Amino acid sequence: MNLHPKVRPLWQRLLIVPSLCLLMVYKALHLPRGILPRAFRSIVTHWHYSMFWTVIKSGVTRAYIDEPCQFKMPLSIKPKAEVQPPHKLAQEQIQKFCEDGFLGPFDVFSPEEMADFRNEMLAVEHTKSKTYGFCTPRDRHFEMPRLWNYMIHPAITERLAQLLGPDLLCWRSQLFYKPPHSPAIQFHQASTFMVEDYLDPAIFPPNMDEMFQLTVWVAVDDATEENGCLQFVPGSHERIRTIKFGGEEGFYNASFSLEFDRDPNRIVTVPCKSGQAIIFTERCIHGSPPNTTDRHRLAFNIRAVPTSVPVYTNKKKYRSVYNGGVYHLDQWGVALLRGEDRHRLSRSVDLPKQYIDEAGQMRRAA
Ligand SMILES: O=C(O)CCC(=O)C(=O)O
Ligand SMILES: [Fe+2]
Repeated sequence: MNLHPKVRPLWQRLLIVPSLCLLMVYKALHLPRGILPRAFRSIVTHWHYSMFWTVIKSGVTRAYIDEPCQFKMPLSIKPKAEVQPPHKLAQEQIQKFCEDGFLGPFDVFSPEEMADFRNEMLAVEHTKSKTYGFCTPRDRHFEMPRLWNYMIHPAITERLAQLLGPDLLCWRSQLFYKPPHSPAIQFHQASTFMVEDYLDPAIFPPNMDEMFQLTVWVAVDDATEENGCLQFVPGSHERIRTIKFGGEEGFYNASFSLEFDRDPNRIVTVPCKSGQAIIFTERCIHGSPPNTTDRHRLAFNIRAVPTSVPVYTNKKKYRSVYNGGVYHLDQWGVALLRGEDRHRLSRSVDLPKQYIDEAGQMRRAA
């Protein structure tokens, strides 16, 4: 079943509605899943009743953007790991992060470091990924030592550790080339990244009420409102919303609009200087306005989970409806950003635990 979120002709909707009704009943009756084709098996296993119901009730015009869940504010706001200054977060910063769903920008890299990296990014923009065999901005840290070097910088990992825990894995990264005069990245949010194919989650948090995944977004170029810096809706990480298919707006190669209160007073624009970073939960509604300038807006991100969260488990490939098609996972693995992986719940790839600091010295990561 192709679950690309788009406006469908009536005949398709007339087929999808009864099929989903049957699958929902199948789930409710706990009938054997092993005999179902893979896509149906995944839907019966992973879709919540609210997901079925939203698509069915709307006649295939609306859906949850991702696996529904709620964020419960932790009772005590304490750092989840002890770290050394200068990367220690104040209690108020952790409190604000939990309330808003994002934190930053803070300084990480010098504009000179980013100028060199910019050239490296532009050099690989149209090249095939060695991991996936086609041109994709995802997971280039497996083949770009400098990118990995930046990802394990303590200004990033030490802050992440206080918000997410001491033992951290990177399960995905992405380079962002926002070309001159390109459209907005539509407001979106994600929980377990079921949003990729609407069939299986990518990550399997033991407790969905907690902060179980964080994104660090690093500006390679100065990011301004004109060239499309990030925007957030503070506090919107408390729950996952629905999308309406179609409309003016685009999200990569899909077209939908997230259903939330678009009051401009609730949207916070966060410009970043080259080398600055923002940490956020992907559950917080965010996006970036169009790039109206004549230059690229380059950035990269890191997606991190605690080692207690399994990623992809035994999956061999996944299909991204937004970005690039089918990703074979035989060369993919989680990579240790910080601490130790005592759980070993996901396939892993060994990458260096050293990074090179601004003075060119080799240092051991935390
Ligand atoms: O770079 C952008 O404009 C969007 C980034 C984003 O959505 C993300 O890092 O999750
Ligand atoms: Fe995002």
